Amino acid sequence: MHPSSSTPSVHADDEVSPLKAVIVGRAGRACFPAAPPAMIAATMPEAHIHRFKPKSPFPDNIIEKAEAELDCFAAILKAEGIRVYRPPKGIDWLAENGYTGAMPRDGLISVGKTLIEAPFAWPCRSREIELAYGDILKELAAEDSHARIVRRPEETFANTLLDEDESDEKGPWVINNSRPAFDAADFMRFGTVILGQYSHVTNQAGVDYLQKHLPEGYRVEMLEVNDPNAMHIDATILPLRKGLLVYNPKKITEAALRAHEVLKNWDLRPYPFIPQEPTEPPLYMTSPWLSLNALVLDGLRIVVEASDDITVEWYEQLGMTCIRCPFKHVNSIGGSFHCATVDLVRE
Ligand code: ABU
Repeated sequence: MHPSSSTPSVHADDEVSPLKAVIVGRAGRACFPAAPPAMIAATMPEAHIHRFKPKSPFPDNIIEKAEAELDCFAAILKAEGIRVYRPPKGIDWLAENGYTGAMPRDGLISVGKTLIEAPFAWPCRSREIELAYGDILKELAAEDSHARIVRRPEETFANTLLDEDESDEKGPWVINNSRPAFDAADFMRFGTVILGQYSHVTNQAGVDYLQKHLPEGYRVEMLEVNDPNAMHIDATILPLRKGLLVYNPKKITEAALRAHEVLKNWDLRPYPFIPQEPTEPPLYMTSPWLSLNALVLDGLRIVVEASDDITVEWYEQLGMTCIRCPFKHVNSIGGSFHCATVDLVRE
């Protein structure tokens, strides 16, 4: 089914308006990404750091189950009347020395009618968008002449980013500012304001690059986040609907959020539980705060991990209807529902 010529292929201004079109990732032959050791040490769970070597695939049974969970998630979204785009099956990330196609949120951000490809900091991710999403990006451009697709420039592939400065002046991040770098998952949309964080994968040049490619009238504002391991904002804040946002009180304060005019009058709720680390399957690449990495369908409904009873109960107390979907094996390879999607059109 193709949208009519009057239907946009890209048009999203926030995280909560009714979702009409979305990309859902596929794992493919997913591997532990072989980023430089200093980067892995700064961002990945200590217990699993030794696994992040070149040519180190995730266990087959985890990939198989993650793929089935992603298919189930896509089917749920389709049944809700949402148009779902998927990358090709079976991409061999082992042969590509890459990671996976399961986490498109890291590499793409839609702002208004513009879809921007992130200049990834990690060299092992440099072909991820081209290989998994290149055809979808062409399809989106062909479907809607108003869609503006901003591909990342070739020269950013060079790995000039590791900060080997030994002086006391060294900043908090593993990367320097020698070329633009950001992961799109370090940003969230709140109308014409995009809130973001600096991290081990997002530098000032990356923020400037993003700002330069935003549609006119949109601007980036940076949050003050307390997270020495920062990489992605989407387990730190979660807007549930306009005016209501959940946050991780271990990483950000209410005052830091309220300092931004766009959130000044919002109801800001700290997530009230300490998430437990699952034993099986292991969380190889994330903290256990993935309950905040949910996908809001329309400010009333939200997709949540099927077994996460405590979060379901709390989100329902906050007025949401939760749609449960099994996702533990996707969690294991690096993220949850927000990570595994790119919302293309929100009404
Ligand atoms: N991209 C998901 C980030 C999860 C975490 O904070 O560990």
